[in-house]
Amino acid sequence: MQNAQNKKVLPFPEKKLTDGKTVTYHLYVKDTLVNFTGKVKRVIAVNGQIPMPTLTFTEGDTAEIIVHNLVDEETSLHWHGLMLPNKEDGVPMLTQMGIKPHSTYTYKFPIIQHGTHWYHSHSGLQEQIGMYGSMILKKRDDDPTFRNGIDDIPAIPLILSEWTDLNPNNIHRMLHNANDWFAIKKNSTQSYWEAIKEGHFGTKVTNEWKRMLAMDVSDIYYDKFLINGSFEQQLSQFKSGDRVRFRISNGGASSYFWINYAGGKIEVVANDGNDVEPVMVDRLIIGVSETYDIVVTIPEKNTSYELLVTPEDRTKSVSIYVGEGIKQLHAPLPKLKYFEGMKMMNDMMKMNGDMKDMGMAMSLQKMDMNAVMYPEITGEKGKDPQKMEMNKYAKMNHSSHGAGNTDIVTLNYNMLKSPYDTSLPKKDSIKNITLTLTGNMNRYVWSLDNKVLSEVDKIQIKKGEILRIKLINNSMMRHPMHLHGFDFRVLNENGAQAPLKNVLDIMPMETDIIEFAANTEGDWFFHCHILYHMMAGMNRVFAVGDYKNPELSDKEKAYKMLQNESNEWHLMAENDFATNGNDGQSMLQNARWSIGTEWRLGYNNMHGYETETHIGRYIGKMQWLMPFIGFDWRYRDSHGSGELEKNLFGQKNKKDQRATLSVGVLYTLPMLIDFQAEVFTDGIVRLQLRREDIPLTRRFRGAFYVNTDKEYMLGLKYIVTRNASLSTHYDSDMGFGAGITLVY
Ligand SMILES: [Cu+2]
Repeated sequence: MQNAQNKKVLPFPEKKLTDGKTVTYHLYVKDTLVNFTGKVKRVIAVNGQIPMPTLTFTEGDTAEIIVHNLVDEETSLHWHGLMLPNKEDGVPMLTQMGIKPHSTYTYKFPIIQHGTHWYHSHSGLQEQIGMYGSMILKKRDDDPTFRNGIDDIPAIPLILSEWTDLNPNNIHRMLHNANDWFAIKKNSTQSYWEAIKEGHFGTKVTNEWKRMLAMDVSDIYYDKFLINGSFEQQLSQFKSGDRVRFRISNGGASSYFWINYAGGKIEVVANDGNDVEPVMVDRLIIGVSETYDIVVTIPEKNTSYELLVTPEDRTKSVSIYVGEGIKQLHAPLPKLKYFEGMKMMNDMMKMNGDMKDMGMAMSLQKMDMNAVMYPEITGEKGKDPQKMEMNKYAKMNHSSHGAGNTDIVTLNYNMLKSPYDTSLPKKDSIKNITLTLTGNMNRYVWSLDNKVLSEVDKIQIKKGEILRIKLINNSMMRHPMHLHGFDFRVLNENGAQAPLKNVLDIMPMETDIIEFAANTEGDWFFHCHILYHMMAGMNRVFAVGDYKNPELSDKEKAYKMLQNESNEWHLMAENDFATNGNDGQSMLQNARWSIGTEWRLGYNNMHGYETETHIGRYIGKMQWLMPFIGFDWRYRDSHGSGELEKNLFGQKNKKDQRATLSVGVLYTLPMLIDFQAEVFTDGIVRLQLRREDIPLTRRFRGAFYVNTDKEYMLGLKYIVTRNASLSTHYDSDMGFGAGITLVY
């Protein structure tokens, strides 16, 4: 990490921010109905619109934003990327209490920076249903950092987002229950049949041997993607030769977006509200909650050029046409090669669920999973830094799988360079922290150092201390980590000119280092900005100094509430209404605990009735092990014959009438088979192997169990809708049955 250049790097010029004015906005937060897909759905709109109105200020102004909460739930607004007093930061239970229903709340703070930012609700899942908007902080005309040709050309704010007809609470619940409906909708199930067809049977087996579920680049299926709340827009006010600046914010709850332009190169001029030295690229990806300022030109007359915005999973896209006349399209991004990605993931993951630690060899977005999964990119060798890294990686692993070469220049964090010296003052006291990004897909638990927020205290920082954080992504997904209240330096090859950011997208296996001076007192949130990861507990609080927040009468109690919010209980239930009986289960789970009941209810006393209840706690990062205590109850009238049944160990099993307690463990074996060992208070021991939801085809799932009570079951189901499947099974107790399985 040394400065590659010898030329003198300029310090940030002094700013004069006197005689600014107070700029006031009134925001009316109100329940509204929309129809994006043919179905009428509830959203929360502000001043009658989605996204929320663009707020514009000039550096040196004082912002006064009056929020009128007209909905029946609490709300809040967070000013993303802004440096402000802690009590104005808008995080309920951390910097203020939620704004009560039908009340008014005023945020007031000085604007001491410029750049493209955005704002959103920080309450529950409100951000997913409309509460996001652009926030543009303009430079003063006399700003010494003013750039001609960049800061004086027309600038259009674009806020990118996604739309789902599902209630986000339902999405959250489905993610925690490993419901694969989204994969079916996206055609990314990665089933055995699809693996065989693509010659990747071995890849699939290895993947399941390593206990991985099919992995996608994103978790959720969305019905629509939006730019400024619409599907398509034409900017016909621009003519050939014009340069247009787009101030792009990713206001999506969980989607990364690719930006491509049909009219040539894209000039990147700022990131997360901070100027960078202009860099020409062919494409860039915008992480969740990042902002980028780009400049494009219109090459020809009577032509409008597509600015193509494609979510990382490439299920759909949304466009803006720049200019007037015949539409010049950009080629749509081809579909992902999921099994190539799976093969890559197999190589990256160790048998214990850890990602291979590559140290600093993998950092700054140089190793992009997408690059492996792109079928379209082939060309001159070694032009794209990402691809070069990929090749390096492939060599290290003595394998190569389609990491082709390319001429296409993709932006990465090494290409971001501040125009000024961003180095921090030399200090004796630098606090070094390492945080490992952890989590598992199977239970959708996301954490730092394998702890969710409810398991940790705030991280205490002295005011003025320099905090240097090493982030290691040991999870299978990329995470856009966002820091409130500060810009941090991302240490890259630009030395003193390391870029300033407030979101760091970090890919699996990467290690990155960020640093900042903790000069503002208060409790500052640091979290993954994928909304559902944040709600699952992937966050921390940096407590800088000993801040007395006038908005919080009891900080400890408020923090407890925040901790509880990121460790919610989720309910799932399913029942198979079959010809030979009812089979079902329901589970209530949080990050660590599970309370589950299963039942098998025959239609007569001969078939009998049986329930098993387990209360257990998941152990370890991958949560493959769950010790539990249980309660079993069964009743069957088999005219006495059941009393004679023996299990594999020769133990007599009172099968007809039994009510016992038990202790046991559940352990996920390779191939995702659940091994369960249980000892009952009547001395009976039972071992069982079970797997449900074996992905045979896109919609067919297989299931089986077998145990030492000589019971077994084979099942097959066909998933019809999000909530319903057709199912059939053969069960040693109840025989053959067919029916409908309903899932909640
Ligand atoms: Cu995340």
